[in-house]
Amino acid sequence: MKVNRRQALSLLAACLATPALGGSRITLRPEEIVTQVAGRRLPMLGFNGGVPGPDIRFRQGDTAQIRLDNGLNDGALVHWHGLRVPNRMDGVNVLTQDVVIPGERFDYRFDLADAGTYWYHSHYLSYEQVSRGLFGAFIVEERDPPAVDHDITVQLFDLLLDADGQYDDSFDPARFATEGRLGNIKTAILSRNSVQQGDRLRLRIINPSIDRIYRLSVTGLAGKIVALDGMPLEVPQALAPMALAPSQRCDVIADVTGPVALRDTYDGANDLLGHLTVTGTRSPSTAPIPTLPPNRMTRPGTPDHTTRLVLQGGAGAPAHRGTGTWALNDVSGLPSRPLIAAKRSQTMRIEIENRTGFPHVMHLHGHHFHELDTSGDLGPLRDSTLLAAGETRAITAVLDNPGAWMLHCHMLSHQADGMATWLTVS
Ligand SMILES: [Cu+2]
Repeated sequence: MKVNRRQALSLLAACLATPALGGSRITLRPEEIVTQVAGRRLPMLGFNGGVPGPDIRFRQGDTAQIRLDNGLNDGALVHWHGLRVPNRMDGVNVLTQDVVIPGERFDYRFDLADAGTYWYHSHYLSYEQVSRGLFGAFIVEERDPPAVDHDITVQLFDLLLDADGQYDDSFDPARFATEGRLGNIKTAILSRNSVQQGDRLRLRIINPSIDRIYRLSVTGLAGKIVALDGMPLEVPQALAPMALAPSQRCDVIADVTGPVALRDTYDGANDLLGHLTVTGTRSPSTAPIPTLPPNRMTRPGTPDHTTRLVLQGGAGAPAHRGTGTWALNDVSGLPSRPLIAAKRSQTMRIEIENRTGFPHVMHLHGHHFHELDTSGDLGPLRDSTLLAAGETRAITAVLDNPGAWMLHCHMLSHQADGMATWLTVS
């Protein structure tokens, strides 16, 4: 385990329920637990006793060896979101592996070619298991990481509680037809809770909520957004309010200028999610905010495969031919044939059209893709792209990772009720 002094101090200060994990071998054990979430003790599901599960930290170039030891009374699978792993390590029922039954184990092993902010979560009955707490941060540090005083994970999570203040386990299917299961409690779970004025921070912000989009507004920091969905931006962006749909991430490097507050301002809200207490002052760094080194990617050229993906269904939308509430190209759930069957290293371009009355966030496994802007220029690399109601966006990628890969809405209530397809690379 590679914990430097700065991180060791940060772990002590934050009194984490679940210490960070790293090193040559890790075990993740999902179990039924009772734990503190958003200031309440609740029966949840947790990896290694906590919600979220432990932060996992590796260095770029390491090989991750992670044993899933299923302590649930139900099936378990882990998906390594955003990491370009070999297909049989992707943790997807039907497409890549069998469900791990209670009491059984599965050993995941994959090389970490990309640095960045990723996360891990259940991919079995995920709308329920993730909402009950089966998720955590997965950090791959750069070989030569930028100098910061504190490297902090921030996980935006919401919880639906019933009238008695208990976890609402009704899973009302009516919610599947709209924006999904939105919690009535919102929180930001930080791996550290105090800093000094003048400190340089790296915030690794992750949205593991199953259906909720946040618009994160941060005060008390001056700096830049340096990565989206784990992938460094060629040109860091101004630190403005950021939309984070379920599964999306963003990395911020910034200096503390005052009390740090994280607020959700999505759709007219103005809700405090979390904060960092400022306990002292130090002289701030004079170094400019760095640009992170790029991960190795092949730039897409002229597409070999061009296709269209129409998002359909939900409340108020025209009928479709699928059997579920939601459909992609008139099919609900995985179709018998993949959307694209590509040869390795071919380029795909998918035009995604959202014909529904709700936003959706489409996630491709095993690859990152570029969003294309309206003039057709390559936008940032992402593994999940957010489409507003009625919006159309094209994405393009070189499909260089062999296997069968899911492409689905990461609003997990929508995925559970039809919004999933797949593609193959051979
Ligand atoms: Cu959706």
